Amino acid sequence: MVQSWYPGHMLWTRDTLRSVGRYLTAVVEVVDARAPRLTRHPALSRWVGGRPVVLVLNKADLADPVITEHWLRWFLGRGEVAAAVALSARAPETREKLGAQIAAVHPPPYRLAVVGAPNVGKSTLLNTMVGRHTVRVGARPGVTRGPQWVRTQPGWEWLDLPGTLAPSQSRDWRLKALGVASGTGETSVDTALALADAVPHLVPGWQPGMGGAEALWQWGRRRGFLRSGGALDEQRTADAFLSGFQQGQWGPVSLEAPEE
Ligand SMILES: Nc1nc2c(ncn2[C@@H]2O[C@H](COP(=O)(O)OP(=O)(O)OP(=O)(O)O)[C@@H](O)[C@H]2O)c(=O)[nH]1
Ligand SMILES: [Mg+2]
Repeated sequence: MVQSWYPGHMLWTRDTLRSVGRYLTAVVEVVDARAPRLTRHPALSRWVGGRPVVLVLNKADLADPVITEHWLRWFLGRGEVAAAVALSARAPETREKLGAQIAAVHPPPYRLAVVGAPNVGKSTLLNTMVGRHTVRVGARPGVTRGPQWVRTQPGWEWLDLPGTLAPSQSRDWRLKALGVASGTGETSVDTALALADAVPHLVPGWQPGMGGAEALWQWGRRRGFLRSGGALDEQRTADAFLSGFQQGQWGPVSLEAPEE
């Protein structure tokens, strides 16, 4: 398992970005629209030496659209980014939408690094932007292992990079629920319970008055996640709930709002 918050990994991404920073015309910073502040690396945009940042709130199809609109206004109002746009990396209109944002912040040629946390959809977005499947994508953090330049149409160059997290980020259960951080202390049962507690209505079969944990375990039983002897298999229940959440099966939801 790749530990993307491992300090060596982070320093390596920092050094890569610093060395190509001058060559870049802009940076496409990708965050998860369901938790855009939490999934944003605190130092990443500084490592690219003041290049204009186009912030992409990706996986907008999985987030609450009203909260996403608030986030866009919040980021733009702070003046840290040159542009901010909510997208779904695989949607057909994404290429034109993001292309227009990039063109508005810098004249051609476009030399762009796609940066952000693991599993937020950087490689998927890059494939959509270049119009074909060029870089590997996958539903887990740590799919992209090293920097990869992609040159397609004249005047457009893209740098795909591994996802990067700061050590402080790996501790938040929401990053584990989103599949951005993996592998540290907290178990998937802890993470699933935290998610069910925070947004109980997301658990299939939840009814008003029910707690998140109660709804989760009832759902697990209904799904037949049982051990031999008939006791509930909490691990399987938690894993199935989290996996469904990461794929948006329980409906759109945001885990963070700007005013928090
Ligand atoms: N629903 C939805 N899924 C998406 C979207 N963008 C990416 N995904 C899925 O999210 C998962 C991660 O996508 P990748 O493109 O591999 O993410 P990455 O940021 O390159 O990840 P690393 O290389 O591991 O850092 C894949 O299963 C994608 O299909 C989106 O906008 N909406
Ligand atoms: Mg990738």
